[in-house]
Amino acid sequence: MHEEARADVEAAEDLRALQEVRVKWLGKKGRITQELKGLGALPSDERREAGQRIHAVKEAIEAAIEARRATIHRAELAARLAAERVDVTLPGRSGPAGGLHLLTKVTHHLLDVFAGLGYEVVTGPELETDHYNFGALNFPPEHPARDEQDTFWTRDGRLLRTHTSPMQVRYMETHAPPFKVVVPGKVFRNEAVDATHEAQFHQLEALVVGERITMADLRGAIQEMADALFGEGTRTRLQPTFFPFVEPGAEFAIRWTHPKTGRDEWLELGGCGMVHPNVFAAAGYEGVTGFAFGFGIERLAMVPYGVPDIRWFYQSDLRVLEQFEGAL
Ligand code: FA5
Repeated sequence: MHEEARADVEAAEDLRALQEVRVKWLGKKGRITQELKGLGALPSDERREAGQRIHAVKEAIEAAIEARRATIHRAELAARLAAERVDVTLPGRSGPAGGLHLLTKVTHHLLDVFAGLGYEVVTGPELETDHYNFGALNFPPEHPARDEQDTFWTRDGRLLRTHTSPMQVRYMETHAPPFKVVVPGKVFRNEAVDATHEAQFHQLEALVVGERITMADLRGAIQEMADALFGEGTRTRLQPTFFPFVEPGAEFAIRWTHPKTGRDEWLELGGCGMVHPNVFAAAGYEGVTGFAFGFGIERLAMVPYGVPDIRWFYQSDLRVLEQFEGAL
């Protein structure tokens, strides 16, 4: 191949320069084209050989240009890729992570504790009948105990349940003893809302039925719960009180140490007692005994976690909620 042509091709840095080289050598007025045109002037015996030589040079130049074009193209592509490079290993910008609400965490923790004690977890409807919420639980129609649990009624005579106790009779109607169940859930009352009373809150109910279940078993169950929640040897206390659906009935409290003041205090949790014979009768049970207890989950969460106002649980204020991200 023509040495000068080779040097021209090699010197071309981009596709434009390469095109100029093509025009210079192979274009209409190019050097090779001129040489081909000049063939006619040669004596016929030289023409053939010279023609073959010029064509060979032409093909060599074309091949060199093609090779150079591919090289330039690859280099340009590599430069473009380098310029447009995206580092996919850079960490992305993340939004704030969500988390479980303190009440959800406390509920999960409680259910873990009771599952560990052999209780089955069951749930019931929030929209209840008067029968399950009151009647079957031995609240006579005009009894003043109903006033303590005033609630919201639908036009067809149903109500938003005031406690988780309606599940007692519902469960007994469809299951045979012996059994141990816990019922977590939302309950509603027509309350004058203040720092310790909400119109909607949560309870956890426990019901244990079998042969010869006694008050000592109830005492033991509350003690086991207290040990699991607040540590082995936590003190518990029962004080007599009245609920229509238990006899005898009591309020129960757990002794715990306030993390800020370091002082021991009684934490009043809820109600408990031996299941009333009229409740067993409403469920069609005979010859068994049992105990039940129920308490407010907000109440349990408020004091140990230092939430001074029950309304804070429901305001969705991140400044409050974020404080409990590490809890439990
Ligand atoms: C009852 O609801 C009974 N069903 C408990 C029970 C179950 C007794 C089984 C015997 C056997 P009481 O109305 O006291 O009882 O409510 C229980 C707990 O719910 C209270 O101790 C308190 O922790 C919580 N509680 C009651 N009213 C509210 C309210 N307005 N806001 C927040 N928590 C409340």
